[in-house]
Amino acid sequence: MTKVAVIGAGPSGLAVLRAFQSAAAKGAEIPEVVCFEKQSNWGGLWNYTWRTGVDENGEPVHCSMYRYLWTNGPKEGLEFADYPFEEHFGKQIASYPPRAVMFDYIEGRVVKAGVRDWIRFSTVVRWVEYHPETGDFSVSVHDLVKDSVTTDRFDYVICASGHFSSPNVPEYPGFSTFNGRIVHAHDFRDAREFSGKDVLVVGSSYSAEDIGSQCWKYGAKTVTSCYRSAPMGFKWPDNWEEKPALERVEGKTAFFKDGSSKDVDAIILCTGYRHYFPFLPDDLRLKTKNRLATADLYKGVVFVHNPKMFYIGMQDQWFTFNMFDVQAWYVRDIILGRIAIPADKETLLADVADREAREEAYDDVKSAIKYQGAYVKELLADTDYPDFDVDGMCKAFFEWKQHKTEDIMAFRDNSYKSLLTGTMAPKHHTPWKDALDDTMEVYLQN
Ligand code: FAD
Ligand code: NA7
Repeated sequence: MTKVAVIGAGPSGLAVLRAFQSAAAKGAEIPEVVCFEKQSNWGGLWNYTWRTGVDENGEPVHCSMYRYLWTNGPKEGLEFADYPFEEHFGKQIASYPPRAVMFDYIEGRVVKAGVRDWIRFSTVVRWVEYHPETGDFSVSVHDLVKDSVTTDRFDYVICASGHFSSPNVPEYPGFSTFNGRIVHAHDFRDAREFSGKDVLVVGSSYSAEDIGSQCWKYGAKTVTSCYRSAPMGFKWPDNWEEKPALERVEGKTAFFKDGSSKDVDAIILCTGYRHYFPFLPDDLRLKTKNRLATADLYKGVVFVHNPKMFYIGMQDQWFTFNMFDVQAWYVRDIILGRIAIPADKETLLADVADREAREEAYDDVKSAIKYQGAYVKELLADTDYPDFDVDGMCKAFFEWKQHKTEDIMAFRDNSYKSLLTGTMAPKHHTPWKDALDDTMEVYLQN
């Protein structure tokens, strides 16, 4: 029997399981699918832990999410086309759910699909090798509960291990003698730690914006953010100042490129993540920047150097869950023999080059969103994943961008219409900035 290994049970890996299960439910014969997940539960980054550093097994903690995280884009842009929010919660809910609500939603679909026993939890993939003579892979895994390492053969490997977990940590002069706390976004957990403090946030992308906003919401005295390339440029509250690049620190004082300085208690490095696959040899390992057109992936999923190796969710992300889904359905259909991939490597490489060139041809956000929307539509057209209004989602993202420009501390108070069910989300009962208790029970009180 054909065997498929899936690495990771976050939203991308779970999309693969759901894709195969839905084919089986329609009567298809499917291969044996085994998913390896190093954590003791599914959900990937959405499986929150207070832990930082290493976990209970001595493995690097995967979670980069934090206690009071709410989605940073409207949920109407990420809805699973086969499992609307209304189906899960029995009613429509507000548009920017906190992490715990999202976890519940992610879990709901796969509980319904009944795929939990396809997953080997607390089992970390240690090494994968391809054997050209037999045309299959050996996958070595460490069962952390039994403390035993085993190796098994698979015909296909699907890597869905995420790429926002291994932090990119720059060092600036003076860090080793800074009289305060230095932490990367990956290890940031509870904003209350910084209440009453002067906080410096390094970076100008999503983590910088949201972690700075968290600190502000939970009572930081001041927030200073600094950018290397371009400012975020929002209308910040009075106690938030945006400065150019950090140059060095001395004692508690941070010095910036424009000659200005600021005394700070903590430095939070929101400097992004690296694609990191310590379990893959050179000939199988994806080496790419965090971009929309990933290197070396035909159709964004097939590894051009070995087309039996697939990657899901490796792109930088406007679209998330439903994009992982169309990718998973697409890969499933290749494995099921429903979609053929070109036999010559030249054609695979040309596909990648074309995607890169099209991405490089623009430098504005609207085009980036449309580009990824077009990619989602491209894969969607070739599978039986339920059709959904991708252009409508792009429009929702444009509106979301506009709301952020209008008021960065209030954009989460807006509501959107579901593009699956047509129902308008209710306005949340409490403005985001005042909603300090964001447990699921309180959030769902609409
Ligand atoms: P992950 O969620 O990272 O899951 C990968 C899984 O692989 C993990 O469970 C991990 O334990 C497992 N794994 C890794 N290595 C191994 C191994 N060697 N062996 C076995 N298992 C392994 N997206 C949104 O749509 N909305 C948001 O609001 C949002 N906010 C975000 C906030 C933060 C701080 C971050 C970092 C990301 C956010 N994202 C958001 C994007 C996020 O990438 C996706 O939502 C989603 O979690 C990606 O799913 P994934 O399955 O590809 O990766
Ligand atoms: P991103 O989006 O990859 O952004 C990384 C940021 O870090 C970006 O502003 C970079 O600036 C900055 N950066 C990187 N290296 C440095 C150094 N050495 N010095 C200063 N600044 C640096 O990562 P995020 O964590 O914000 O977002 C990742 C995901 O998490 C995303 O999907 C969100 O939804 C949540 P640059 O522009 O390159 O100059």
